[in-house]
Amino acid sequence: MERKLLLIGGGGHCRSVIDSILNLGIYTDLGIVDRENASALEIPVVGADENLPDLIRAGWTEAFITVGSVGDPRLRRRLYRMVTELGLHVPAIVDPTAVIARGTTVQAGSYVGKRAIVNSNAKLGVCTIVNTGAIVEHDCTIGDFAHISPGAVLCGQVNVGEDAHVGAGSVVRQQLSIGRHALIGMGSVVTKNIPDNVTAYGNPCRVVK
Ligand code: JB3
Repeated sequence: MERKLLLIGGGGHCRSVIDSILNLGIYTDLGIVDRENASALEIPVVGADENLPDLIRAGWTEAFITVGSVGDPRLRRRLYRMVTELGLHVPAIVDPTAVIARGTTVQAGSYVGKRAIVNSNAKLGVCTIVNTGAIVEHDCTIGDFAHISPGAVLCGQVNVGEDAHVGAGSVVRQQLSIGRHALIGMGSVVTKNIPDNVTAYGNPCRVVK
């Protein structure tokens, strides 16, 4: 069966996602949507955002947001709203090397990268990123548009608020909360709850602004 997927944004994050999608082998056609000539891994640019209505008329039915985010998910949010309002179906993409345990939920637009682990009963919201090698332990909840960066570890029952960013290699102790829009710098060791809208980093992780 023909399945055609548009990739919205053709930069570094897109290259990671393309590799996962090619390994999954479920799409017959891939096309990048970008204002730049950002073809990647031999996937062509088929148009810019303003060409989406024409692309839909030409038979493209699904889209995935492949712009990443490091602390500011506003572009991902805007692009996700744009494609859903146009009626495109947004799948979740889980790399075939990732481990997704029983009882988890992975909502539309989320990406789970290579060798990432999402353990029992964890919940990933809309358009989250669980990047390469990250571990989301049992009963964690990841809010919409939050990003768990490569190699970060969330111990059990951690709640991550929407739009939050947990930097690469950080570790978050079990049963803690990371607030909405919070930015946790890479390599942090989080031992206390982190409020909304703050930047925090270090070992132990402290709020810096
Ligand atoms: O840390 C890791 C492992 N990955 C990072 C990822 C999460 O975020 C990566 O290292 C980057 O820091 C970042 O990746 P991203 O978002 O792909 O950034 P960049 O490589 O700069 O590419 C962004 C692409 O999005 C560029 O090709 C832009 O032209 C395109 N773009 C920007 N605005 C847009 C728009 N594309 C569309 N369709 N619409 C836009 O409004």
